[in-house]
Amino acid sequence: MNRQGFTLVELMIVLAIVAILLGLGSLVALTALEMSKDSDTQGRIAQIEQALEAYKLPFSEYPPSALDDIGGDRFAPNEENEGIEALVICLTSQQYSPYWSPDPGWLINTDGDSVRDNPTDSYINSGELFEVSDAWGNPIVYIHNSDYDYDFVYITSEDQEREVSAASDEKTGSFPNRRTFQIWSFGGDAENDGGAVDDIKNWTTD
Ligand SMILES: [Ca+2]
Ligand SMILES: [Ca+2]
Ligand SMILES: [Ca+2]
Repeated sequence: MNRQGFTLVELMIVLAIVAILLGLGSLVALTALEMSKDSDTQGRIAQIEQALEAYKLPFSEYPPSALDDIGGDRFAPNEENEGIEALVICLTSQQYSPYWSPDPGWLINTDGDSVRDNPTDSYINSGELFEVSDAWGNPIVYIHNSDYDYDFVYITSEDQEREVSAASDEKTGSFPNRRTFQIWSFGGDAENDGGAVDDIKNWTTD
C-alpha cells in the first residue's frame, strides 16, 4: 500500500514537472513568435524608408501624408489611414515611376475605401486605397514632417479606431525626425503608444 501511495505522489510530481515544462515551452514559442513579428515589422519599415529616400532624390521631397496634396478628388478619402495610403500611392505610382514593389501580402485596406472614379496610376491594379500592414495585420503609420501638428485616425485589423499624431519629446516638445518623417507600428498590443512601449518606430530616443 505504502509503495503504491509513493508511486502516486511521484506520478503527480512528474506530471507537475511535465506541465511546467510544457508551459515554459509554450512561453518560449510565443516569445519567439512575437520576436519574429517584431523583426518582420522592422524589416518592412526599413524597406519603406529606403523607398522614401529613393523617391526624394528626383522630387526633393518625401510623399505627403495627406491625400489632398496628391489630388484628393481622385480618391474617396474617409480621413482614416490617410498618411500610409498617400505613401502607397506615391511609392507605387507609374506616373512617378514605381519606387517600391511591396510584398502583396503586406497590403491591407482596414478602412475599406477606394478610388472615386479613375484608377490610380499605381502599378497595383486595384481600385482600393491600400495601407501597408505590420506583421500583426495593422496599418503602419506614416506622417510627413509638414503634418506633425495634425491629428489622424487609423483603423486596426479589428476595426478599432486609433487616434494618432506625431511623437514629440515630453520635455522639449520637439519632434523626432523633424526634417523627415515618422513611421511606426502599434506593435503586438495593437494600441497606439506613439512610438513608445511595444511600438516599433523609425527614430531613436536618447
Ligand atoms: Ca482611408
Ligand atoms: Ca484604405
Ligand atoms: Ca503599442
